[in-house]
Formats: sequence, C-alpha cells, structure tokens
Amino acid sequence: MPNRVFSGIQPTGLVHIGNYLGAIKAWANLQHRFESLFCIVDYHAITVPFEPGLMQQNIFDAAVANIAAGLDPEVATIFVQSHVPEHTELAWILNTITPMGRLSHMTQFKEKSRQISGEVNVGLFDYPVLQAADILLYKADLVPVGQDQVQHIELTRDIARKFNVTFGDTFPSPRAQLSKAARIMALGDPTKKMSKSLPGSYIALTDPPERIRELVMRAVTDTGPSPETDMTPGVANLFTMLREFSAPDTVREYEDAYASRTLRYSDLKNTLVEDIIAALAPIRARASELAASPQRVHNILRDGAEKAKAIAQKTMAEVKLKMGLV
Ligand code: AQP
Repeated sequence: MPNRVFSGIQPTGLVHIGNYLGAIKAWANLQHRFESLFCIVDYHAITVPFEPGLMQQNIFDAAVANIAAGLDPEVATIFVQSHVPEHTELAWILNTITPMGRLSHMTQFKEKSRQISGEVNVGLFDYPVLQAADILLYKADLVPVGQDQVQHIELTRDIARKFNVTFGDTFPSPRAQLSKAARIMALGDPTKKMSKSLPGSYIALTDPPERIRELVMRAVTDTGPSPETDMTPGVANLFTMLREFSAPDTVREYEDAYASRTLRYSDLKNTLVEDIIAALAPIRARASELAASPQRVHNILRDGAEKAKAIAQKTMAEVKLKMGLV
C-alpha cells in the first residue's frame, strides 16, 4: 500500500486534453486516496529552448489549469519545483552515483536531442536524475505517469537502490502507475502525440468553443472508411477522444456506422466538438475564476512549497548525515 504519490507537469505551454486524460484525471482521483504532491517542474522545462518572458505566465497557467481540472489544494500539495531548492541539491548528489552510460540510453534524451537544432545541453542529459530527485526527495512510492516515463522510473529505482546500498537504507523503491487512458495524438499530425509544444496539435483545457470547433474540424482524417485498410491514425484518434468525452451509446452508434461504411466524418466531428465543449465548460469556468484572482493562486503555490519544503528538508538532512556531509 503506497503512502505517498508524486507526479509533475512541465510549464511548457497550455495544458491540453492529452495531459488531462493521461495524467490530471488520475491525479485528481489519487489525491483522495493517498498523500499527494503535484509539482510544476519548471527546472525540467528549461532543458529545452524556452522563452524567459513567458515562463511566469506558463507556470501560473499550469497551476490554474491543474486546479481547475480537479487538483484540490485543500487535499493535495501543489507547488513549483524551483520554489524548493532541495530538488537540485539532491539531484547533484544523485549525479554522483548515476552512471553516464545509463543516461545516454534514455529514449526521451535521444528523442529530444534529435529535435533540438543547436547544441544539446547537460541539463537535458541529466533530466532523469532531476526527476529521480523529485520523486526520492519526498520518498514517494507511487508515481502516476505515461508509458514514456517508465524507463525514468526504473532508473529512479536503481538510483534509490544504489544510494541505499552505498550509504544505508534511506529511500523506498517507487513504482510507476501507468495511465489507463489512451494516448491522445496531435490533431494536425496523428502520428505524433498531442503536445503543448506542438502548435495546432492540441485542444487546451481553456480553449473557447469556437477554437475547439476549428481544431476538431481541421483534424486529419481520410477519404472514408475502407474494408481493405485498418482505421487510419487520424480517425482512430477521433474515436479515442469520442470514447473519453461521449456517452457509450453515441460511441457505439459511430462505431457501427464506421463498420457499415456509412460514417460521415463531419457528423462524428460535430458530435465530438459538442461533447468536448460540454466536458470542458466547467473546467474553463473554474479556470477563468481562478485566473481572475491571481493572489489566490500564488498563495496556493506558496503554501504548497512550504509543505513540500518541510518534507524535502527532512530528507536532505538524512541524506547529508548518511553521506558524512554535516
Ligand atoms: N498526448 C497525450 N496523451 C496522453 N497523456 C499525455 N501526457 C502528455 N501528453 C499526452 C501526459 O501528461 C503528463 C504531463 O506531461 P508533461 O508536461 O510532463 O510532459 P509531456 O509528456 O512531454 O507533455 P507534452 O504536452 O507533450 O509537453 P511538451 O510539449 O513540453 O513535451 C505526463 O504524465 C504525460 O504522460
């Protein structure tokens, strides 16, 4: 039985329905069962090119979207990574017991470094160690993440084990809780995942109805259901979203229409638009209410950082003592 849950989201742009279905919904559920910490990981976000002038707004928007989508600051600890300096302090220590070879095999590092046009920085290479520090700092034993993060959680477990063997038992062995939701793909290119940093790929939780309509109507499909070929990725993505946002009867109706080749994608898209708009309406309303009281949001993040710091400082004191650093 886990005691503590930790997960994070990068302030790299507007929080979208992929983040919501793949992560935030599960977090909102877990927060009522376990002590939970949710972190806006700004130090992770600076490992790829970013706009300093937008960072504060992105952090604020991430907090607003997560709270509006169901994270409850009365129940969970919601905070910003850079407000708790112990994250980088522990990351430095963990660097000293992490083999370089392991980091160079990380899939996310290889993918992200391919996408960067200029030089790849050390921070991107070291990203998984900072993530390990995020988790171990709170001695979290459950980390709800997407499939793409499993490799990083395995590394975190190995780092924890190495620390425990070398310096004495300190960290629990965290395990990944994989999201059951299907991955939502980019609307403009359904071979890529929906991403904050891929403009036109995502529906933000705070997008107005007209924008949602525009994005869904523009989503890539094909010329129509065909008996010879499998469902194309764009159409499969529309069905994935339909299963998440529409009633089971509606889903069945469209699946039958697809199977009998009578489906018109414009009808499917119109239904999807209406159901996404309806599902996001309360989130959007809560988000605009929160955005109108920035001080309230800042207070939530300040209180969250204080609560997180109390745990983090205790762990660091223990780590330093075991390593002879005091
Ligand atoms: N398309 C997606 N479908 C389902 N789940 C998704 N997640 C992200 N995209 C999808 C889940 O959201 C959580 C937070 O993600 P993150 O901000 O840490 O980074 P990410 O996975 O890299 O998200 P983005 O939107 O693609 O951001 P950028 O563009 O900055 O890389 C994670 O649990 C993730 O699984």
